[in-house]
Amino acid sequence: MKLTTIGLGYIGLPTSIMFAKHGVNVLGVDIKQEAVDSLNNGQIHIEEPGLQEALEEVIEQGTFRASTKPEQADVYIVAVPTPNNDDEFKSCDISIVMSGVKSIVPLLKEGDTVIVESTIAPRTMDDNVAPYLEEQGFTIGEDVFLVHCPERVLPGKIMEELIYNNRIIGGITPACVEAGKKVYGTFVKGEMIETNAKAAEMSKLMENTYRDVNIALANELAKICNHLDINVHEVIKMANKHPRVNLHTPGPGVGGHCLAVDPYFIIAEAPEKSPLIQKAREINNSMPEYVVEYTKEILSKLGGDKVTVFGLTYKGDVDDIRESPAFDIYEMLRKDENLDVVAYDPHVKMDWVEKDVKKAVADSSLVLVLSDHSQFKEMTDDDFSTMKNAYIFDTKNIMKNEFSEVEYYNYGNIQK
Ligand code: SAJ
Repeated sequence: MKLTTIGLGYIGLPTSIMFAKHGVNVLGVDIKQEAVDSLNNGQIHIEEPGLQEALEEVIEQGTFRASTKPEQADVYIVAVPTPNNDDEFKSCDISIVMSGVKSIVPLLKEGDTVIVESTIAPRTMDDNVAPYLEEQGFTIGEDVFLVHCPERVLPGKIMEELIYNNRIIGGITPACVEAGKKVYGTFVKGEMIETNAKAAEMSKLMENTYRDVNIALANELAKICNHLDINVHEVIKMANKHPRVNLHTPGPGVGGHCLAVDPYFIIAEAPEKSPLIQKAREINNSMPEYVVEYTKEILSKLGGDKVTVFGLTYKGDVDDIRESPAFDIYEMLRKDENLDVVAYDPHVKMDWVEKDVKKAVADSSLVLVLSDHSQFKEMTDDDFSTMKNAYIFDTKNIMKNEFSEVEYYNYGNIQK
C-alpha cells in the first residue's frame, strides 16, 4: 500500500510514521520546506515522546519520505489545521482541508481511498468534500472511497494512543467504511467503530466539548468554593468517589488547539440550540483574568513586584503554546509596567524563557504555576531558596511535596 499524507503537524506526522513503521510506503507532504528538509534529515520539528526514534527507524527502513508536493498513492490522508473563522460564532475554516483535497484530485485513480482526519464542522464531508469530488467526476463509494476518521489522540501520548484507541470510521457509503477499516487495520488494535461521516464529525466534536463543559463546571465550582472558603480540590476528590461522577479539574483556563476551538464548530452550526456549550466557553475564557486579578492581589499584599511564571504551555509535558491560557496570563501580567515578570518553562525553546529554576525565581516574590509539567511535581524548598518572598500559587495543583520554607497555595486553600 502506498500512502500520501497531506499535513505533517501534530497529527499528520505521527500518523505517517506509524503507517511507515508498519511497512506502508509513505510520502508525507507539507507546505513548510523547512519541516520537510528537517524530516528528510531525520529530525522531527515537533515535540512528542517516541516520535524522534520512530522517525529514525522509518528513514532507515526506507518507508518514509517528506516532500512539499503530493505524489500518486492508493490512500490519501488529509490532516491539516482547521482554524476558527473570524466571524460571530468562530465557525470552522475548512479552506485548508479543501485545498488539501484539491491537491490530490489530479492524482486520484479508481479504487483509491481519501480520508479526512482533520477536525471539521458537522456535515462538512456530506455538504462540501463529497459534492466537490462528485463535481470532479468521481462516484463516491464506487470510483473512490471517502471517509472521515477523526483523530482522537492525546498530545504527549500520541504514539501509544494511535494504536490502542478505538477508531471511528465514518464513511459516506458502507463501501467507504470498509475501505477505511482496511487502511487503519494496518496498526489499530482498538475497536474500529463503523458509522457515517456526519455522526463521526459530531462525535469527535462532542468528545472535546464534553471535556470543555466539564472543566467549565470545575472552574465555576472553584470560583464558588473560593468565595465560600471551601476546599474545591477536596470537594472534587470526594464527589468523584461516587460511582457515576467524574468532575474534571479546575485550572488557569482551557487551551490547546482542540478543546478551546472545537466547541465553536458546533455552536456556529446551531447557535440557537447551544447555550450551554457557549456558556462553558465563556467560563473557561474568564479564567486567565481571574488568575491575573488574584495574582496582583497577592503581590500587593506581599509588597513584591517580581513574579515568576512556571509553565507557558497549554498543558503539562508538551511544548505547545497555541491557545495557551498560561501564555495569555504571562502576557497580561507583562502589560502591567509595575511588575517584573519572568517565564520559566523547561519545554519551551525560546531565548527569553528561563531554563534554570534558581535563576528564574531569584528575588521573585511569587511563583505562579500555570502548566502541569512533571518537573514541577518534585520541587522542594531548595528550588525556591533564591526567592525574596517564598510564596507559590499553584493553579494546577501539581506540586506534591510539603514545603516548610515556602508558603504554598492552590485553588483549594486560596489565601484571602
Ligand atoms: N484541562 C483542565 N482540566 C482538566 C483537564 C484539562 O483545565 O481536568 C485543560 C488542560 O490544561 C488544557 C486543556 O484543558 O489546557 C485541554 O487539555 P486535554 O488534555 O484535555 O486535551 P488536548 O487538547 O491535549 O487533547 C484533546 C483530547 N480529547 C479528549 O480527551 C476528549 C484528545 O484525545 C484529542 O485527540 C485532542 O483533544 C484533539 O486533537 O482533538
